[in-house]
Amino acid sequence: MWTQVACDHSTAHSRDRVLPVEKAEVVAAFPHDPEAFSQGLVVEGGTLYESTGLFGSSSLRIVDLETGKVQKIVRLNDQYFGEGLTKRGDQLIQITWKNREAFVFDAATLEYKTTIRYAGEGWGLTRWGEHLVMSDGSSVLKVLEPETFRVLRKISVRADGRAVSDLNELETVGNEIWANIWHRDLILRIDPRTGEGIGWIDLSHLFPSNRRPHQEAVLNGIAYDPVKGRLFVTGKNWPQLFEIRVASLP
Ligand code: DDQ
Ligand code: CA
Repeated sequence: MWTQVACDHSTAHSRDRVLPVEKAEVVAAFPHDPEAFSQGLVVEGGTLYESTGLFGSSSLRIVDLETGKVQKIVRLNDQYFGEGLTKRGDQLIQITWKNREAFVFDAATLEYKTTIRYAGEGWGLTRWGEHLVMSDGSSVLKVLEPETFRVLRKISVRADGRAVSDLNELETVGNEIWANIWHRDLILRIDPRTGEGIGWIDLSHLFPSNRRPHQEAVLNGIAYDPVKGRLFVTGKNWPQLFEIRVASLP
């Protein structure tokens, strides 16, 4: 399942071993709005919550999983670029790329509730117990207090002996945080207590880059349903959303 490459044992730390790479198995493919520049994905039962980006067409949506039909949508004002999304109780929290504002919505009605300001860029977002974890395109994840976005802790993410930057969309899967990497067809499984990578998941066969509508139509969006044990991924302007299976699911 994994290949060991030559490594200089005089400098490599023992935990800097080459991580295993597992190829995801496609269980099903569902329609996905090709206009959706996907930036955040959450699933609960048969319902998807999706954040989309780009200036002028950012949105928050409730989507029927099976049909891909948009059941409710709110559009962000043109100056906002939607990014990561997470659900916390009956609320959805959506971050923005460089606007430094997170928006809180009622998850059932998509009614706007409030704005939370934060520093730096916003890329991915996931709920981790009582806290949130946010990525900003670097190799460092921030653990946040959900009501204020106060930074409680930073997690430096490493894999195969080096820092992994461009951490993008995030998902909590059991005791791990999974991140897809910008412009790569890979998910990194991260141990959030240490920041160490646990393994890679290869998704390059789902929607090969030569079929994509443009260069920025990259893999982005991981959603895990712990109740049903189902895992979904999609990408920016991808026409399909995939249910996948990997051996490493909890
Ligand atoms: N980020 O989501 C990785 C944070 C930023 C992506 C910005 C991509 C802009 C590309 C616009 C052209 C796509 C049609
Ligand atoms: Ca997600």
